[in-house]
Amino acid sequence: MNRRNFLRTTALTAGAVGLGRLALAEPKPAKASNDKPNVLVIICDDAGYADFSMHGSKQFPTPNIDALAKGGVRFSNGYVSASVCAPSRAGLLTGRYQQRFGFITNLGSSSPGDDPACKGMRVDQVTVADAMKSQGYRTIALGKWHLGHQDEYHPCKRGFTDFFGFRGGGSSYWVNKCERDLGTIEKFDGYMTDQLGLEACKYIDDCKEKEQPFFMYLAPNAVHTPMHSTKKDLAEFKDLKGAKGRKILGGMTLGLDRMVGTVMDNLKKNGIADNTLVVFINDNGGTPLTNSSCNAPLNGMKGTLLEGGIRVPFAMQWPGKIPAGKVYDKPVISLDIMSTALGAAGVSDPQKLMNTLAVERETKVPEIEKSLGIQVSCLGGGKKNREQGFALRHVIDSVDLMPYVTGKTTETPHTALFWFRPPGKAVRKGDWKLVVLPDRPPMLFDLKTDISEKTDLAHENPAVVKEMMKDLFNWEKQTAHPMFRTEHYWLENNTKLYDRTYKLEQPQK
Ligand SMILES: [Ca+2]
Repeated sequence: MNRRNFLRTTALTAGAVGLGRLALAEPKPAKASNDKPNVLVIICDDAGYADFSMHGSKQFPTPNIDALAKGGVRFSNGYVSASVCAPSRAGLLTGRYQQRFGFITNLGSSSPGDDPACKGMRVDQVTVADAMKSQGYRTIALGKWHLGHQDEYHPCKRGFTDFFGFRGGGSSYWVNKCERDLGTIEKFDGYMTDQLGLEACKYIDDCKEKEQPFFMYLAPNAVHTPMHSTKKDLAEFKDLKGAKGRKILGGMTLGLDRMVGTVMDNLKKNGIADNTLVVFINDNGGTPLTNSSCNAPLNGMKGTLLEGGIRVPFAMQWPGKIPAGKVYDKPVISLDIMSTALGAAGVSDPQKLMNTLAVERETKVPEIEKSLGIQVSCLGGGKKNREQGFALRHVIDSVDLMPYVTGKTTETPHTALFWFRPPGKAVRKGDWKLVVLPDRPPMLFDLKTDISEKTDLAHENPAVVKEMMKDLFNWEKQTAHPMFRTEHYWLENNTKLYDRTYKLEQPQK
């Protein structure tokens, strides 16, 4: 039985068990414990794969992010589950391929037939924040949300005890205001990236004082457009060769790195750096067309399923637990953050916990949907359908990475990874990567010899193509009806992105 089928079978069984529990007991939050490790997830936005000194950037020094990676493990084949912002975040926060709950693309403007009230992370879904909260954690989301505008999709209704940020997908860096918790607009002076770092420090100080373990999801909009840098940061790049946008990006990246340094220093100041698992990741590939980023040596960009759209900077530090200076080469994915965080919190069976929480969540769904004026969750049906439906709605794809990065196991975390966002689909299995687009035959790349995906080997390997098409179909069968669609403009635009030429070498200083 392969891992996917195993997971599915386990989930079906666990789902049945979970349903049985409904009549017995509600899950009780575990008692908070002072020695539980904190978990800090830093997710930046639209950064280029090449634009970090840990990936060889000669133009942009990122010493604080590099130090985070050097203090633990850097994933050389680290992926996100989507090539654009919102679905990537939906996957990370639920530990499941977001297509399993119909979150296939960004929350764009409405097309005829769309219901704006459906635009968000489907309300039956349980998040990593829900799960960490159930283990006695204080849970904090900072910065960009992008998982629904309406109150029912708000972070404070999706497992986070605290929020400071903005609901949408982008923000000016000089907007000087954010939403505090649900509905309070708070003003501040200064640059968004720095402000989010300060807020993170305040929360860390407060948790330390109250002796609360925390799960923090720190999501700066840096380095997404608009291109806003502080003047001081921009001045550092005045002699940089290239377009003005590249200089501003340098300033924005410096701001991002400073924020990471500020937060890491604060953990040290509070004496909790050794008791904090820190993850750094970027939500999707860089977008040279808008923020002048560079994904070299990866081909493609944000919006494509070439490596430049989905392979991202990804590092994890936990002093004393993860050996420092390690590079882990097997494919891992942002979905794994959830089980890794839960494992750190002492949860040995994340699926079981998620099932228990899902049973509780589903009792609230009819009321939440009523308040949104929608009915999208299929909670009815006969016993068998109910159990299968439950498993499909709540199976997780997340793997605790700790045994892999510590060498406790030498197995492969995932036999295959999948992507789907119209117009593209892709699967990676071993070194093979298959990319399927509607307007051309499937393309097959060998990532071991061709990281830049320049040579299509599909014609020479029909059996591999056939097998991977089948894998893709078997995976697709488990996905749900989309909650919203990709607009025609993006279908057209994103298909054209595959035919562009991208810079495949690091820009020189
Ligand atoms: Ca993004």
